[in-house]
Amino acid sequence: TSAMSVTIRITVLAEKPVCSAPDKLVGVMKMNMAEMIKTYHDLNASVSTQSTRSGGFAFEPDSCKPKLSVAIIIPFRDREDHLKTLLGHLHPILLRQNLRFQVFVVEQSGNGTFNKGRLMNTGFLYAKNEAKTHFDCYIFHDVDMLPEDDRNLYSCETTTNRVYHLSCSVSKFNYKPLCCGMTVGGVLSFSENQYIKVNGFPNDYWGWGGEDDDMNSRIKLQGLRVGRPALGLCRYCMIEHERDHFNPYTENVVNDRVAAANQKAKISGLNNLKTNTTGVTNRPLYTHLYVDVGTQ
Ligand code: UDH
Repeated sequence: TSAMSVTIRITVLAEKPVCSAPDKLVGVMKMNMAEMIKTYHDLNASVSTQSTRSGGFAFEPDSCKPKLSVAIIIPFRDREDHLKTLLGHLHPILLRQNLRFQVFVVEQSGNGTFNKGRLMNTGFLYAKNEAKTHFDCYIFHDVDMLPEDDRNLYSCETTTNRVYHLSCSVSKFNYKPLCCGMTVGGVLSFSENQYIKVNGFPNDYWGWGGEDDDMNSRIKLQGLRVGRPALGLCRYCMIEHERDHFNPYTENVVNDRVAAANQKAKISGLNNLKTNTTGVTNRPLYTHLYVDVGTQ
């Protein structure tokens, strides 16, 4: 008989310190989309060594415990390249910002007309009720919007009445300030209570346009205000693209509907959402929801 040697390994799980203000931000970034896609592929292949997974499928920096947890909700269909570009760019930024974060890509199934509002609401309810992490902030993020300055923090205000329009200066509009009663489209940040208070996005805008203007009215109706980062910080590069096949422009309908937004806020939104999430997959960099939004 040979002597049995038993090695007992004791792993000491050292408590990480609470994160302080981010000190590795770089400010204005180079916008090289080929690099972003390459970063996406690199991260996708090696993600477990890049950062620590905390409870569920959220990420956080290796060195400290974040003060804020953020859910990023991306409405999606048929924009693979945009998604890879955005994730390759955004993932390192969110780590540098010392956040705990989880990205939810909410994909509409089938070829029916796109309904962004229903996807946003479905993503919110999933992140709030089903994900393993508690989120302080919910950031609704078009897939084609690339932040140009990492000092534009992906956070929210949990104790004030201010929601944040993070994308207030966009390449498509020559970086003209998007301000004051204009759109809140692109990238918009809420605390959980704020999003519930506005009853989420409307469910009954099909095709392109309108849901963001309706959201703007909802925010005002609830006495919330729209905060915007300093103009230099909120610059976004919008990836150029043509209109999608199943997302037609619906301007005529929009004008009537915006006028009625105040009444509608109570009856169309989180409180009457009827969608069917037919698949949930945790992929290396994001959680994918496949959603039947119903028909028009
Ligand atoms: N989205 C998809 N797939 C679709 C439609 C929309 O993923 O088929 C999502 C995506 O997150 C996108 C967001 O919904 O960023 C908003 O839709 P959009 O990108 O079509 O809206 P945007 O204002 O573009 O960015 C307007 C069309 C510009 C056409 C210009 C033609 N020269």
